Amino acid sequence: TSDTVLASLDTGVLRLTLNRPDKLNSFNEEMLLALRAQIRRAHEDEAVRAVLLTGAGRGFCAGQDLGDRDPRKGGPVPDLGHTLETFYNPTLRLIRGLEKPVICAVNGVAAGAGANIAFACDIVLAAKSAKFIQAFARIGLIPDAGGSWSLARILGEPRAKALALTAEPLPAEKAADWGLIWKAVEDAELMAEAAKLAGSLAAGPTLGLGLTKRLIQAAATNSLDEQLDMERDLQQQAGRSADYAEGVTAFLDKRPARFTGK
Ligand code: T3D
Repeated sequence: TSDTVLASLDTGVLRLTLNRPDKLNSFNEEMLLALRAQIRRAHEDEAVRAVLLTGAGRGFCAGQDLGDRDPRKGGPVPDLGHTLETFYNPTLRLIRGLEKPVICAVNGVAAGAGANIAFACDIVLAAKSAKFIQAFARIGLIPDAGGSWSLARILGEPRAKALALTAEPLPAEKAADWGLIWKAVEDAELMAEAAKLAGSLAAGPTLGLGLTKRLIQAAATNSLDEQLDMERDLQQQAGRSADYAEGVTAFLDKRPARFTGK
C-alpha cells in the first residue's frame, strides 16, 4: 500500500484518490504503481462493483511529475517509451478492460496524462472550475496515456489537433459541450454527485453493465454485422444472469430491483 493513492471500499464503490496534492497529484512511479494495483484489485475483488477516481486538494492530476525528469540532474536521457509501456499503458488498459463502471470526478486541473486518464474512464464529471490541458506540446512531447486516441475518436481531428498542438486549457463546461466528458457540475456539488452516481451504479446489475461497457467500446472498430453478432452473444449471456431475472421480477412486482451483480 502507498499513501499516494488513497483507497476505500464502501458499499461496492472503490474510491481512489490521487494523493500528492502539493504536486497537483502529478504521477511519480510510486503513484502509478499504486493506481495500477488498485485497478487490478477492482478486477479481482467481487465486492468492488464500481470505481470512483478523483484527486486530493485543488487539482485532479498534473500528469507526469516533471521533477523526476529534470535533465539537469544528469544521468542518461530517460526512455519515455519504456516508462509508458511499463507505468502508464498497463493502467490505461486495465481501466478500459475493467468490466465495471469507472467514474471520474475531476475536481480541478487535469493536465497531460492526468487529463487523458480521465478520458479513459467511463463517466466523467468535472467541477466547473476544472480545466483539461494537453500540456505535452509545452514541453516537446506528444499526447500519451491514450489521449491521441480518445481525443481524435471523441472530438474528431480538428478539435483534437487544436487542443494537442496549442495546449490551450479546455474548461469543464466546454469539454461537456463537446462531448468529451459527461457533465460539468458546481464545484461544491461535484463529490456528492459523483458519489451518488457511483453508488447507484455499484448497486446495479454489474454483469450487464460490464458487458455494456465492452459492447460500446467494441463499436468503434466493429462493422454493423460484427456488432449485431456481439449484441446477440452478450445479450444471451445477460439473459442468463440472476440480475436479469431479478430485474424482470421486480418490474412485474412494481418494486425496486435488488441486484447482486451476477
Ligand atoms: O515522462 C514520461 O514518463 C512520459 C509521460 C508523460 C506524461 C505527461 O503527463 S507529460 C505532461 C506533464 N505535465 C505537465 O507538463 C503539466 C505541468 N504543470 C502545469 O503546467 C501546471 O502546474 C498546471 C497547468 C497543471 C497547473 O498550473 P497552476 O498554476 O494551477 O499550478 P502550479 O503553480 O503550476 O503548480 C502547483 C505546484 O504543483 C507547483 O509546485 P510548487 O511551486 O508549489 O512547489 C508545481 O511545480 C507543481 N506541479 C504541477 N504540475 C507538476 C508539478 N510538479 C511536478 N510535475 C508536474 N507535472
